[in-house]
Amino acid sequence: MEGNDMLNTICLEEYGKDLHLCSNEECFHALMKLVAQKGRDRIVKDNGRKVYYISAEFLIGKLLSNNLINLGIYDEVKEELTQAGKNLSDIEELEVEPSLGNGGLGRLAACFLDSIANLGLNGDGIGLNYHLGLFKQVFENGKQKEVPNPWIGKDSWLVPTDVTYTINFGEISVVSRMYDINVYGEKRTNKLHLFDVETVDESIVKGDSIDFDKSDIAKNLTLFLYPDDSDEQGRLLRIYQQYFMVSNGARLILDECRDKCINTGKTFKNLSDLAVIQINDTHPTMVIPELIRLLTENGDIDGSPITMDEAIDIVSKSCAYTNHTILAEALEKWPVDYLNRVVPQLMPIIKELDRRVRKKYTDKSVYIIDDNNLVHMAHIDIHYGMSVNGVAKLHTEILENTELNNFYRIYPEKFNNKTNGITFRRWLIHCNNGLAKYIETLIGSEYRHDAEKLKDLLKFAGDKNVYDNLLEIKTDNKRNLAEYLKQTQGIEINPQSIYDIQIKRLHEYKRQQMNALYIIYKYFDIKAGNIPKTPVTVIFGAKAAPAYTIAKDIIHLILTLSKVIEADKDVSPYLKVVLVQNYNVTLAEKLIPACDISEQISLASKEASGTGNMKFMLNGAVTLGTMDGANVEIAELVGKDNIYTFGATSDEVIAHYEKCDYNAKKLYETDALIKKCVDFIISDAMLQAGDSHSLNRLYNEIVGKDWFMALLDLRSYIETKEKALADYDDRYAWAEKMLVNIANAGFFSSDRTIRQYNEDIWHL
Ligand code: T68
Repeated sequence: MEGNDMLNTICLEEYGKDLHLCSNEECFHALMKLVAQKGRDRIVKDNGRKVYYISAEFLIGKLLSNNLINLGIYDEVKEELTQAGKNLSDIEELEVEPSLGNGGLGRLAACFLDSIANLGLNGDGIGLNYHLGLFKQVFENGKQKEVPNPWIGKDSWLVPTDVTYTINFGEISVVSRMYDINVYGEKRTNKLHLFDVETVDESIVKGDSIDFDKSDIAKNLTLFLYPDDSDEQGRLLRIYQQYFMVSNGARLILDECRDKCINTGKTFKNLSDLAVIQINDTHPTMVIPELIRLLTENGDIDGSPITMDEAIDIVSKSCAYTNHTILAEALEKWPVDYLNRVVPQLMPIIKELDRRVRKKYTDKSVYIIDDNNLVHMAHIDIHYGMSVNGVAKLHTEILENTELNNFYRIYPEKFNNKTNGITFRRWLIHCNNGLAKYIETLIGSEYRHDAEKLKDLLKFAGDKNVYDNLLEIKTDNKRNLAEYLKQTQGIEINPQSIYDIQIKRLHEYKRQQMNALYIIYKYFDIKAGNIPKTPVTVIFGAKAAPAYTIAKDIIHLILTLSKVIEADKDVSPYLKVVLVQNYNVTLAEKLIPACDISEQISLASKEASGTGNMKFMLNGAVTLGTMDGANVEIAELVGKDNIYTFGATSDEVIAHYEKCDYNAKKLYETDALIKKCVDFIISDAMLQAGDSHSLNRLYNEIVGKDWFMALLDLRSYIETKEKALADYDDRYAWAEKMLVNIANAGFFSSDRTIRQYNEDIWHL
C-alpha cells in the first residue's frame, strides 16, 4: 500500500536509514520534504481573477500538522510514525512558531488563507517577513519584559524566490526579496508571499531587548512587527514598513497581471477582471495610491499612457477594505509631513484623491486630508475601494449607523457584513483530534467539509452516554493542558477544577481588569467561608503592547494577585490564578480544547467580532460574555440557556460616550462591593507582593477614569459568573450546553466566511 512507507522512503533517500533510526530532527525534515512533494501537484496556474490578501500580520501558527491535515495524509503519517516508535507531537515540538502577528486580525488572515486554498480558490497572501517577530514575552518580577522572537531557523517553511524589486523612498532605496510559504489546501496550493529587505541586519538589536537604531532603515525595516511608535522615528519606520509592503505587493500584482494580459489579450484597463485586493485594516492602504502611481507613470502593458481618471477607476474597482475596529486611536492618520518625507512620490496622488473628494462633498468629515494636515487612511479606502466590510453583524451596524455613518450615506452600496470565521481544520481537527474523531462516530465525517452538518449532533441531546463521553474528552484535554503547562512553564493546575479562560491581546476594552476584580471578589467570598463545590482556575494569556502602560499595569495586577492568592492557604485550594507566559497560537491550541468557561467580556460595542469566542464554542466551552461582536450571533445560535450574557448593551454604552455621563468615581463611592474589590488593588497584601507605583497607577486609572467602564458591568459580571460556576456542578446539564455549542458552531467556519467574500466581493 502506498501510504505506509511514504516517510520511510524519504528517510532512506535523505539519510540512508530507516525511519525508526532517525532522530526527531531528521523526521521533521523528512516530513517537510513529504509535504512539499505532496503539495507540488496542487499548484495551479490560471488566467482568471485572483484575490490578493494584503496584511501587516499573518499569525499562521506551526504548520506541520496543519499541512498534513490539509493534504489529507495526517492519519497515515501519524500511523507510520507510531509504527516506527515515533510520536508526531514530539516532532511538532521542534517546530518554531512564526512570529508574524499580534492578535485576531493576524489570525483571521491565516484562517482565511487556509479556507481560500481549501475551497480551491485562487488567492495569495502578501505581507512582510519580520525576522524577530512581534516580541517574546517573559515575566520578570511580576512584570512583562519584551525580548526578540527569532523564528527563522534552518528548517523553516520559508522558500526564497528570485523575485526582487528596488523600492524607492524619499531619502533612500532598498532592494527587496520575496520569500514564500506554501499554503496547502485540499484542492490547491496557494502562497503566502513575505517580502524582506536584502540588507536587514539582526545584529543592530541591542542585547536581549527590542531596542535598535530606528534611523537605519536598510538594516531595520523587517526586524520587528509594530516597532515602538511612541516617538517620531518609530512612526516614520511604520510608514517605511507599510510602503515597503504595498509597493512590493503592487508590483507583484501588476507583474502577474501583465503575464495574464499577454495570455488572454487583456490590458491593465481590465485589471479588475484579473485581480482583487483585500486590504486588511488600514495598514496596507497605501496600495491604492501606489497602484495609481505605477499605472500612470508606467502606462499600460503596451506602453500606451493611462490617465489619472483611468487609473483611479481601475484601482477603485479592484480594491476592497475590511475594517476591524471602531477604536478611534486604532484608525490610522498619518501627518502629511511624514508622508512627504518617507514617500514623496505618493503625496501628489493622495492630494489629488483628496481634491476630488472636496470637489464632490462639502462635509469635511469625509475629507482625506483634514484641517490638521492628517491623512485619514480609512477614508482613502472607502472613497477609492469598491467594498467596505465589518467583521460581525453588530460591528457592521455600528459602522453604518454611527462610526462611518457619513460615508454610509454617500455609499450605502459599498457597505456589507462578513462575520468572521475560523478554520475548523486547525481549531478542531488538529487541536482537538479526540473530539473530532468522536463527533465522527456520532454523525459521520461529512461535517469536515460541510460544517453546518455539526447540527446533526443535536439528535443526541439528552443522551447520557454521549454526555459522559463529551465530559471525558474535556477532562482528558484538561489533564493534557495541566501536563503541558507543568512541563513548559512550571505552572501547576488542578484538572479537577473549572478552567475559566481569557486569552487575547491585553487591552482595557477587553477588560481583563474586570476579570481581575471578579477574582478579588471571589477571594473575599472564599475567605468569608463560602467554599466553592468545585475549585476554580482562572487562566489568562495576553501580551501588552510595549508602550501601553495601563495594559502592563494590568499584567502586573494579575501576576501579583496570583502570588497573593497562592500564598493564602485558606483560599489557594479553591482559587488559582494563572497568567501563561508568551501566549501564542501553539498555546491557544492547548488551552482552547481544555476550557470550560470562555471569557468574552469586552465593553459592548468595542470588540468588532472576536474569533477566540468561536474557537472555544467549537471545542465545547460555554461563553460568559457581553452582547458584543460575534457574541451576539453566538447567543442567537445557541439560545439563552447555553450562554451566559451580562452587562450594558452597545446602545447604552454608545449613549454614555455621547452624553459623557459615565462616572466611575461615583460607582466606586456608592457601591460598597465595588469599592471593596477596587481597594484591594492597593491593599497592604498587594503592595507587599507587588510594585506600589504600578498598582497605584492602575487604581487611580480605574477610580478616576475607567474609560472602558469595567465598574459599570462589574456587579452583573460577578452575578452571572457565579451562576455559571454553580451550574457547572450539574454535569449533565452542563454537557448539554457543551453539545449545543458544538452543534451550532458550524456557522463560524471560515469556509462560510470566504464563500461570502467570494460571492459578494471577489467573484473569483
Ligand atoms: C481584531 N483586531 C479585532 N487588531 O479586535 C477583533 N489593530 O474583534 C476581530 O475579531 C479581529 O480583529 C478579526 O477581525 C485586531 O486584532 C490589531 O491587532 C491591530 C494592530 C495594530 C493596529 C490596529
